[in-house]
Amino acid sequence: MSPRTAASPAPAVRAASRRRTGFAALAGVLSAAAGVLTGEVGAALLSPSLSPVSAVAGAVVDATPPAAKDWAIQTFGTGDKAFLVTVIGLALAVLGAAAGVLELRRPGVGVGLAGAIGLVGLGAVVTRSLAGPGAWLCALAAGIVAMALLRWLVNRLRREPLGHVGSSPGGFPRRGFLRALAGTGAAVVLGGVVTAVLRGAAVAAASARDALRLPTPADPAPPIPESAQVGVAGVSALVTPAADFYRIDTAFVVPSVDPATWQLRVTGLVEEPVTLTWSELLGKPLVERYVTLTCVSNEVGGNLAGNARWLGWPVRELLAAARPRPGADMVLSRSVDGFTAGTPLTALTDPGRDALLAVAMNGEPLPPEHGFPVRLVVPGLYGYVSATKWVTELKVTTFAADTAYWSTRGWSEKGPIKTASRIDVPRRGSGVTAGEVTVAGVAWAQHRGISAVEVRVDDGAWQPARLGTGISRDTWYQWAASVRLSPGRHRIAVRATDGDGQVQTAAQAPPAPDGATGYDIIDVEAA
Ligand SMILES: Nc1nc2c(c(=O)[nH]1)N[C@H]1C(S)=C(S)[C@@H](COP(=O)(O)O)O[C@H]1N2
Ligand SMILES: [Mo]
Repeated sequence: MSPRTAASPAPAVRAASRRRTGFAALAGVLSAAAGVLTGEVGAALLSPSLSPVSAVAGAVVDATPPAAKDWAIQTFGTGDKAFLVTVIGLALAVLGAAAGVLELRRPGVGVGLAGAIGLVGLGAVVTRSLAGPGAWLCALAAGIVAMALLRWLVNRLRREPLGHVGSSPGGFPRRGFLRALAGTGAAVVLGGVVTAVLRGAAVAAASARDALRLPTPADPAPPIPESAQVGVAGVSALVTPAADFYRIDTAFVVPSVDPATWQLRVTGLVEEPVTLTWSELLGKPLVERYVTLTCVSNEVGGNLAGNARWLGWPVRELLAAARPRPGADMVLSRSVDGFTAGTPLTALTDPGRDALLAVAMNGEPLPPEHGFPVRLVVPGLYGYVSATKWVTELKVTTFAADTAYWSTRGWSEKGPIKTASRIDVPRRGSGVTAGEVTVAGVAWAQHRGISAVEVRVDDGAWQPARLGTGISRDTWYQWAASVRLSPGRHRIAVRATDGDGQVQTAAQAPPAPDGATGYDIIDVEAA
């Protein structure tokens, strides 16, 4: 006995309504998938070390109680990551379906749920240590794409009248909606394929990197003497951790280079063109050297400089095998991404200068951002004329015949590093206690070394700082000084003298075209 009343709709209408709910759920799942894939494709290009999904997985792992973690590892072994990603995928599918249905019933609420899920993803990204603007952007884009698609699809669906529609009795949605849904589905499949391919290349390079066992150096870097440290808190570490090392390149997408297919070709003005493979390179007697890299764009007092321990093969050995022809004076090194640097041939062949084809940084394979698998490191020259990352070709040529990437864009064709000194302590604009105040920092003049550092308060006399012994003349040196500050505002300046006895110039110059000069000066308030 179920008499039909006005309040209980006809079975056909109820079936249509159920079907519509199902379609809304499907629209929600597809929107969620499209959002996730947007984030993953973006991350494959912009942020290879951190994608939204990997950020959420990382956050879940961090928040998981140890007992549950142990259980997952015991149950799934090395498949624990795949398990976690599957769980996250299922959760997103369920939430997406819920958002679709909600959006159908109460417009705006489902989109709000999608936004909230997006915010969770963004939150996971910003709390990861690897997060950079690229990763944030991907998470943001993921959320926006999911919300926009959900709104669009469900709006279309809601506009469909229930009941007999078009040629499909029983309330099957109209072609317009179905087409939108199918289009979204196709985009999701395509996005999945693109993600798999891009992440695949990144994963191949990453797993090769993970599996890599670095050869022991034939000629290890000598230990850093205790006397190199000035022992002042806040001064730049003598060796910069890779995670803190400045990164400068033109690569919008961090190149993923699989070492198995990597080759370096020596071409141009040589008697014997040579091709070097990865396994050949690793088989060479490798040397280990500390070298401080500096970017020509570094402003006075700036932080585009870092010191690392590089493991590599001296480029001169490779060039010796290729035998440059007379008349050649430049090596144009080329990266997989098309970047080029023009380095004076003599800087690479000089037996007294360890220009390296580097494969490792601070005891680890090069991070992808710093040129994995192989980059150039040349002591004494700014990065733009020497430090080609992801290097694949050395063309022996002349400055007259070839022009490197930055030299066609307003920067000088030669780039020897200028003597520089920087105040790290006290921080710029900070307050200090009047009386004896410790001032400290770093100074560099790669390949010439530093022989003295002096500081000056206001218009007083230059006074010598205590200079760390340094690691070598190719690296930066720590220095520290003690100055007397009366209460009030003071300016503290620093200058260095290089190993050749040349005092750093006071003349102010901007970075372009060949490196900034002038003294680093800070203002402090003593109280
Ligand atoms: N392939 C490639 N290599 C490159 C660059 C680049 O844009 N592309 N930039 C150079 C510049 S300008 C500098 S200062 C150094 C920076 O190296 P880092 O990012 O490892 O600190 O890399 C050099 N090598
Ligand atoms: Mo640079």
